[in-house]
Amino acid sequence: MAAFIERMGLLVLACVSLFVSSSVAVDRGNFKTCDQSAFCKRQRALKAGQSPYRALLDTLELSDSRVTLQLINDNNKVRLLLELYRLQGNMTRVKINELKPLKPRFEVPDVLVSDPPTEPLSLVSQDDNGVVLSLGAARQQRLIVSARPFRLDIVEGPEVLMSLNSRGLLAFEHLRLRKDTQANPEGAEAKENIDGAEEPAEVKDAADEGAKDEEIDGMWEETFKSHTDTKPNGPTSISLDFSLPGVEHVYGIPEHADNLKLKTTDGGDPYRLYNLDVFQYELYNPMALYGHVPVMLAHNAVRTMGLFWLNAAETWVDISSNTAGKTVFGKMLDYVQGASETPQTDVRWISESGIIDVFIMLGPTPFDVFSQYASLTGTQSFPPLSALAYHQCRWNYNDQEDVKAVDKGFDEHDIPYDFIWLDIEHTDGKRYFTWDPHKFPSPKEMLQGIMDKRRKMVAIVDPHIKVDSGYKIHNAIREQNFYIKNKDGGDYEGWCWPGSAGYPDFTKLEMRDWWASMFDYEHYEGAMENLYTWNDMNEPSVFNGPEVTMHKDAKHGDWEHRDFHNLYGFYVQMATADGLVRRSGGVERPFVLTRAFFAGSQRYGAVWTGDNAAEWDHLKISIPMCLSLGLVGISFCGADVGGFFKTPSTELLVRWYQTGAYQPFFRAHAHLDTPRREPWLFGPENTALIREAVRQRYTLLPYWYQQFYLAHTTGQPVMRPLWVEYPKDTATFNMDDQFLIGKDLLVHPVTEEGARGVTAYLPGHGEVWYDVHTFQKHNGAQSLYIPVTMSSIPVFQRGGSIIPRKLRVRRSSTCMEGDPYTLIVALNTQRTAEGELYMDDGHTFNFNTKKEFAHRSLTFANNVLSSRNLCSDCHFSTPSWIEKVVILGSSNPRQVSLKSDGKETALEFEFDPSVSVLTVRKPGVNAAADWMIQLL
Ligand code: NBV
Repeated sequence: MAAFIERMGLLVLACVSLFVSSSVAVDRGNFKTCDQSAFCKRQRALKAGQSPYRALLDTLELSDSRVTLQLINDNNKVRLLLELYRLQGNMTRVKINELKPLKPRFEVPDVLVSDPPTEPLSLVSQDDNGVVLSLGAARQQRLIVSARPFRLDIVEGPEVLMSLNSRGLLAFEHLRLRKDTQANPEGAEAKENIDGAEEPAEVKDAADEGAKDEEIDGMWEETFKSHTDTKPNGPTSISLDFSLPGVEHVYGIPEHADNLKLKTTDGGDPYRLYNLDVFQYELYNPMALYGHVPVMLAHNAVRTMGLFWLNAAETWVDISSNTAGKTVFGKMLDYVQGASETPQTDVRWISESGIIDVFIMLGPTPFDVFSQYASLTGTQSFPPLSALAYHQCRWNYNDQEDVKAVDKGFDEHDIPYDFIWLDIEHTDGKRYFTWDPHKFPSPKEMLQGIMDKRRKMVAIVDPHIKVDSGYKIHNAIREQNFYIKNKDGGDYEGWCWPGSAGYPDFTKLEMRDWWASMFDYEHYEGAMENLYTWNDMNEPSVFNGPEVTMHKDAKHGDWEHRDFHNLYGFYVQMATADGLVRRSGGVERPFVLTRAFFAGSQRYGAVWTGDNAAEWDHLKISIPMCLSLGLVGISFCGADVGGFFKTPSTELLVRWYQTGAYQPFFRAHAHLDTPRREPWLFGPENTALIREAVRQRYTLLPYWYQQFYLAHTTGQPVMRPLWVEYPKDTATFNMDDQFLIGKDLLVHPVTEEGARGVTAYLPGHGEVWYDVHTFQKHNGAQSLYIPVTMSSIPVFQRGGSIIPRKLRVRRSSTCMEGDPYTLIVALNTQRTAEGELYMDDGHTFNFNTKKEFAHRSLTFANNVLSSRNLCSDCHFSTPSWIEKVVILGSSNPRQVSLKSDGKETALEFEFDPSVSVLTVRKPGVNAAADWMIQLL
């Protein structure tokens, strides 16, 4: 049997390989369209403007922080319970559930960091038409509940910010008994359509023929390809529409391989949010990918808002706009012609099960929305500094010798790297937590060799567990009854890399605890403290399952997989990260990469955009894909550098390194069947170009680290679209071929084949930007044509900023720990600048638990650059000192002096009048000390 399974595994691999050599294209037939997803089809068939829901105003109950009100569906008399909360920080929560469900409906656990703190709500007025509630006097915000049809408007002063159910698309499929069951012999409800209205004649006829109506609607059973989803609970879907007056730009709801600005979905499929292993995904479409975050941002020049739809079931989002297709050269046609219809975007969320639980984040600035969302789901975990450096991966490094040779190759070619990765072939027959005894006979020796170079390794641990009575992980899971169950109560088994596999039920706390304990050194044989983890295939991927994933009627205790689906990967990463923390006694920060994710996944590590391809368009799409993730809290994002499938041209590979060097998670990766691509295999010229790109990353690590500290403490994205920093500049609203890192670095990577130049937009009236390589100064608020060669990476530093760098690049980031800093001070037109410098040990939680860090504020004003402490109770000593200060846009001083420790010393300096750059040499002060440098 085992041999048979092995053979099948090889067969799968062979099929995969065949695919790889042919052209890259998703097999769309494997994945559902909305029309093929019964609940989506039913919901989408509803017409706007016919809401059967009415608010029963006499049921209104108001406590200090909560308003409840019943809604009735006038067609079927089913009542819903509406709960309204005002949350601290300018948010409103709207929950809608059945008033008396036959049994509890699923509410998503573990995603919110706590019960969101509320603020008082008060009643302003009430009459037969509705209720007006005050959301606090400060902003003059009100919540208007209209009774017939039910509708909610959130209003600030005279302005409607958002309306719910204004198109009447609230639809709630109440739990019901199947008509052919004893308990409901009349079968009255089976003839209803989604909102309880009479079925159209054709459907009724079908119903009369027997139980066929149920097949037509897919309410109690649904078949896709060869898979039948038995639906013991029948139809359970929910939907609600939101109107956004004045909004033309919406963003978010990753992960889709599409532009940053979301498109309207009229006439096509809605954006789908259902975690799936999509083999060879296509670009520029709304198909679901590996992970999803049900958060959307709405933006215009005066306000940014967010919607967080807390539901982990299969979800579809429709977007329509009254201005879609009416623009000419970016301008509204109506405006051009003088007619003025207020632009409006309408969105509609549809989920298969659960309840409506939506958080409305009212901004008003983009950064307010980031902190509002962070207060709900937490912030980006603070990674070890080395995880921000360069990662070398491929499926697979063959054996220990190979690992050694690659490691040596980096030294020989003077290219730094921090992590080398091992894919599934390192295991003993795809049994995770084990090592292939022939290829990796002495993992500790290998890890020690890497550690001696102050480098690290990542090994993959997937959540499909080989069904094999000789495999102790499987036995332990089975014994503890930790596997997900199939609909009949047995352990769910699916086909994946190891052959037949079980899937641990990560939704159970005890299971996650046990999983975490498997990372202890006594359990994970061969592991050492420089071994970190990669969770792949955690959508979960099931080769022989419907849409390559788990059957929705599989069971997690009393709940169906249907309810939990989009949360599975989130839990896998959570438990794995916990394991890495626990093995170090709670001291070390973990690093875990995941492919599947959900809202809140930012708390557990990094994500990547899965199996992309070595094509120019895939390089381009890496920008909007990571930008979208950053907007919804997941900053630590990257795409496989070089492209996973296919073989990049040398030009594409170099350009990808140059782009990846400026994206948060920087890892080269390649498919098993592609030729080797270590950076030195493309001739000395290209090796030099790649070396330079990687070295640029290393010089900027202090800035990256500081941005991640900021993301961790505030929820701000690290990689940002321009509109976030320039929210009034409409020219930035559609941009996704360039981006900011923090607020001070603008990157416009070269993503076109054979490019001779790029046109970058430098934002900000009255601002200036400096080319980081030539120090040339450019004015803001202009599009700038930049000629490029193969060595160009167009990057600009904002005038008014100070960026710390470490210019002595070594083997790995850890080797650069105590190295000195160079400060790049870029002056604005007022001749001022500011920045920060954050330092800690780079890998433990001591920055948090013991306040062992230094956080310096750097300012330049009145010809004085000074460093001052930003935190009152932190302490950290570092051997690092300031070795150079480069002032861009400077004048030529007569003298430069340093004041530190009560002493004043004259400093050497050099002025380059051609670019107005002043270089101050060897201030020599400790990086954590107070000091001032004065230009006289
Ligand atoms: O584990 C093998 C690969 C991995 O290299 C890749 O990064 C993942 O996204 N994995 C998918 C499974 C096979 C893909 C064809």
